[in-house]
Amino acid sequence: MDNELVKAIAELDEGKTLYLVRKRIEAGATPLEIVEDCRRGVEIVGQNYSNGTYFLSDLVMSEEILRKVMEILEPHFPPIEKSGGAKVIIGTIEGDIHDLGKNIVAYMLRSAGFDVIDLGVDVEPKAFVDAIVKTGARIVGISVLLTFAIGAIKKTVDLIKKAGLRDKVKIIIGGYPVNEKVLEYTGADYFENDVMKAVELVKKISAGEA
Ligand code: B12
Repeated sequence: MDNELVKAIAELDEGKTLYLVRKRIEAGATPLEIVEDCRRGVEIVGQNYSNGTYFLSDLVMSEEILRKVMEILEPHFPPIEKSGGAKVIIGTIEGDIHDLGKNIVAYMLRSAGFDVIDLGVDVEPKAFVDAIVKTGARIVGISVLLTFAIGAIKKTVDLIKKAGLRDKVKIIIGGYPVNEKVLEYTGADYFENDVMKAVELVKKISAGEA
């Protein structure tokens, strides 16, 4: 059934996608398992866009379907705990407006009790530095989906260094193009694309274990 959902999204079949999502929820699947299948489905949409089979309007369509999926899933996500945990700054890097993945990470961190300061999308490097100074947060999450926006992450890390804050914060990057090489290039501390692993990582960092 997994593949059926991946396929329905890849084919931008909204009706079938929403039907399968409801069916899987009823069958006891967790919202994150469903999100992961959706992510795999839109990855194919992205590939089809890259190879010219799909157009920008199809990317927009995939966003609309994902939003509707999220509306179905929302009541099934774990509830937001009363905050009181460590502060975590999160944002999508300058030049990039993709936010569906970032929003899921922010939500899951909140539901784990962290105090998430979401700077939104297209966040300029200086805004991350200003937020660290203003909030005293010691963990920063940066989301990136566009390859050409990776440079702005490096700029952000450099600016954090320049402000004398580098050894005070741990920087985690996440998003479609991140990998070991991107981590090395940007100078961030960690990369993670699995939401639950990201939450575990943040827990470890805030407990001084990472
Ligand atoms: C939906 C979509 C859009 C939507 C975005 C809607 C929105 N509000 O986010 C719209 C239609 C607006 C869009 C626009 C564009 N897009 Co677009 N888009 C996508 C698509 C199909 C899906 C992205 C998505 O939402 N995935 C689902 C979420 C749940 O997954 P995720 O984002 O990867 O997040 C997960 C993890 O990565 C991780 N994560 C994410 N962030 C973070 C942060 C932290 C701290 C951590 C720990 C983890 C983490 O956790 C998430 C949960 O699993 C991707 C294809 C793909 N392969 O990703 C292309 C894709 C990203 N887009 C692409 C492009 C080219 C564009 C445009 C430039 C197109 C254009 N010509 O205008 C514009 C860019 C606009 C801009 N300046 O940003 C390319 C990028 C190629 C590249 N190498 O740079 C892709 C890869 C498609 C492709 N293969 O060509 N897009």
